[in-house]
Amino acid sequence: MKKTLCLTALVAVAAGLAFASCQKEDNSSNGNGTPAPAGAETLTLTAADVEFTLVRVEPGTFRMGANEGDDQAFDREKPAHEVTLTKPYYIATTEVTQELYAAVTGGNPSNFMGEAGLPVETVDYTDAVAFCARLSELTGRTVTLPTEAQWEYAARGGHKAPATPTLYAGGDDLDAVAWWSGNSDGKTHPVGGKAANALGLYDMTGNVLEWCLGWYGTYTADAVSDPQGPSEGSYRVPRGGSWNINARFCRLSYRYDNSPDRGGLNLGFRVVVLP
Ligand SMILES: [Ca+2]
Repeated sequence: MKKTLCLTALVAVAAGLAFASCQKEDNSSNGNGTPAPAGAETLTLTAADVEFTLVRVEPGTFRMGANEGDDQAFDREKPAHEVTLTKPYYIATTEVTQELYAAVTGGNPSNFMGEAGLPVETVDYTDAVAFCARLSELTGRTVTLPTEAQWEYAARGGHKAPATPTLYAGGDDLDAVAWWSGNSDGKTHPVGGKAANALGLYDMTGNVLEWCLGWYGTYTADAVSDPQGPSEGSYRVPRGGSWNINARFCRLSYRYDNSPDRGGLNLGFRVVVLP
């Protein structure tokens, strides 16, 4: 993972501050040395000396849940229903890395270590929410987890989604877009190592599961706007499959329900920043 120091951070460090942030909007890089998609509007933030990049997702309407004719789908993915997201948001191009997590929290709970750019894991829901709150302080922006609807819309490609929905984020070829149980060699891998989806997002499918904001609830057929999930519940919602999960459970519409305090070694997250 590329680390950079921006001028603001240098000045702030010189002033004796432990953390600083800066931000810029450009089309130049996703933070991993891979060019961002042409025309993508990106936002690059820095916390301490670790840079990360987000892509702007425009408002839109999509079909959330299991695709018609998906014979692999479970009841929890149905019924597919129309969801409208009325506000734009920025979503990180990658899962939160161990470098960023350590810079923000001072710790790293991960099971897998030793390579640059590995996603943080063994993070429970409370850890992820606390990270977002701290990152909000450091960057001066509103940083949150994505709602489940924001996650799925972005995974499908958002306002750049292909006309035909894909099985996984970025395509139907799981090996091309994801680290999953069939190719991971039993471990996580540096973020951004597989093909991005139409928005320029990496590892939305696979590598680590990603905690979403809100409680787990069953779907209804009603069209909804900006769904936040139930007002109360017992389980949170990790999405996207992971390095130790088989193909059926890596399908884009599949949803887990996990206790908020259960942070397994396949559980990480990515952040959303509000404009
Ligand atoms: Ca993932």
